[in-house]
Amino acid sequence: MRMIIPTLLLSVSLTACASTSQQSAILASDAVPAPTAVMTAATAATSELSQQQRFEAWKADFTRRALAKGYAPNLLAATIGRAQINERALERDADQPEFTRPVWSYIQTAASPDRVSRGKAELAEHNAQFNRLEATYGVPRHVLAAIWGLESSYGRILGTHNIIDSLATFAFEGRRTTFGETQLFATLDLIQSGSVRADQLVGSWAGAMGMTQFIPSTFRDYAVDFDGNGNTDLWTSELDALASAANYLTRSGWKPGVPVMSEVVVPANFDYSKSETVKQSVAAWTALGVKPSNGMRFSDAASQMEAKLLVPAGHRGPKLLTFHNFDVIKRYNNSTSYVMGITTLASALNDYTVIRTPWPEGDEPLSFIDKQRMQETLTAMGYDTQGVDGLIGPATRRAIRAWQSANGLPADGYVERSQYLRMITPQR
Ligand SMILES: [Ca+2]
Repeated sequence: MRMIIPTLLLSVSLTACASTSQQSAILASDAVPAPTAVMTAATAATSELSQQQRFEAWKADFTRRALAKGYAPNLLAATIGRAQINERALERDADQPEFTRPVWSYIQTAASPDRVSRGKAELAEHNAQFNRLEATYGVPRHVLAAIWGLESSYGRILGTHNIIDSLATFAFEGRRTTFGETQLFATLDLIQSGSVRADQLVGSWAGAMGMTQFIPSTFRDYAVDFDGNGNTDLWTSELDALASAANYLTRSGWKPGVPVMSEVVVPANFDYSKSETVKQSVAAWTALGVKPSNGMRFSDAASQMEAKLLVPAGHRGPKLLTFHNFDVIKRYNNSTSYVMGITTLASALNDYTVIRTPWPEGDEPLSFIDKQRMQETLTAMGYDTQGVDGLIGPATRRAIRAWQSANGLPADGYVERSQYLRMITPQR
């Protein structure tokens, strides 16, 4: 499972480091006049050494606390004792997204023709295993195959980072220390319980492992040894990996027979302020003029189900009713785009096109910087976005909808480029 990572805090701490070494350079040059190049090298060496020293001190402290919690000394020596700083994890963690990808681009990549054809081949090859998984967990094979395909390209891309190094790097310092420490303890639990071996612990720089990209706490709490060989192997056993994904969804409340999402059309002058915020029966949506986009009508069974309206690219783009199982997949990865990507791929694997309406691809999406400026502008106008982070969450969409309503625009929570320009232009 991927984590969406806000990046501002580490930038702040890096800035603080930089100014600290600058200060020491100035002090040193006061004391000993020396060529600038030599000073720079010396300063760099000093700060590298001190980072390493700080890391060793952190390892000693973590080990002390882990011993107090009852973890075995030889386990800690073989894991934490050998941990090294993962420079790549530090760099990637500090990356600022320069542009954000439009939702349609993400979904098109998720359900690319290549991923669909590979997925169909995997479904055919593992037909018997998928039968067993559906019978045991009640999660459709196409959903499981889509997770497998999106998380790791059906097991082809698993990551090459030592998980203990990555997590120790996060736990050591920066803005993810709590995450790093929690996940390190989960990793120690995994090894100590015997469900995995330390040499198997390879994954993404961010700490996710195997064909399902589970972080260690999810691995510990939800992964299963479905093929029964005594090892919970999410790296090379398709059966263990797919069963673990199914188990995670089932334990998160997956309901067999409930859809994930369904495309709809809405009448002109529809009140979009109900999108995202209101959860009600499909019958109640029908009473407001919401209909299936394929021209049919909702069945009696569907009419009784609860749904929310999702308008991911505004009133000019596709509209979706999202059901209970949409929120269950969101527990896997807390991203609306991710769930739409999974559902689009799962449907394509089943020869069904879930979203038929074209996306408003001509509308240039807002960049990360644009989104920050939009949040600043909305906040200044009295629409509280609860911070300026360049990420569009529920609070920001609520502020957008209020601004749209006040300006006679459809309150769909999606800011088109033209609306953005209007928003940031000072009113006379
Ligand atoms: Ca196994």
